[in-house]
Amino acid sequence: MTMQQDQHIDGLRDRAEHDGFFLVENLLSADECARYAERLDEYASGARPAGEGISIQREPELERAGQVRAGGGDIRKIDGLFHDDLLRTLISSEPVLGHMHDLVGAPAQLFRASALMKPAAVGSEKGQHQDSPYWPIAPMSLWSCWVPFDDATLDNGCLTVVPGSHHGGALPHVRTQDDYIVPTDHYDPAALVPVPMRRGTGLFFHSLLLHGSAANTSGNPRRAVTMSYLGPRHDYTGTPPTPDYPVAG
Ligand SMILES: O=C(O)CCC(=O)C(=O)O
Repeated sequence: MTMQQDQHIDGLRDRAEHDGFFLVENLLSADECARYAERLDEYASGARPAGEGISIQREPELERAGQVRAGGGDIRKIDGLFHDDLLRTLISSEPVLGHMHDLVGAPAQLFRASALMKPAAVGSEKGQHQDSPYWPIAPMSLWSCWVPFDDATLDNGCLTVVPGSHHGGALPHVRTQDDYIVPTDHYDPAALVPVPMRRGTGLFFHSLLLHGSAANTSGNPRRAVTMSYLGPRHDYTGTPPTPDYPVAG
């Protein structure tokens, strides 16, 4: 490793500790983004059947209204991406795992890998939340890598974060009709920072970082994946039996 690379890694570590997130530009090439996005579209449109372990969620409001959009334009989320051969190469790729080993230790186990499709015009808001309060894993210090396959913009629902919020521990969450969020009396909405990103950029973030995303009001989809990892110092705290989290690499 060169001295420049060393300093770069040290800089990321400082940001991880201080802000609870950092960005890695060009984590994926434009070609890789296109190939992964195409695979997600195949599932969303039904062209590729979702095999065992993969599940697909429609936009809740459209679901309630009984509305269907052609070509998968009504799909909100695709879970279980470790069961897809192509997406598994991303989940286990060196650019992602190299950082994860630094952040959670090795071997890194995959907690979840999901696509957040945020379809054009109807992609719904994801309210401000922390991930750990959703998850039966202690300590609350998993890390995720979120990568958009389309440029993520203010119009199509880029992520918003509260830098440093991971230092404050778990905040109270409440259930809404379709979400599980932190009410605004537990954080300052003025502290929310939007994070527009070019496609293929990786946003690595701590599982106590307060984050969310606005609705997609643009005419194009904002397709992204989120991959979350636990390390050897983490334990399952849910109802037995302990799930078999795959070793990512
Ligand atoms: O993709 C989004 O809009 C939300 C992502 C998110 O909340 C997550 O990755 O934990």
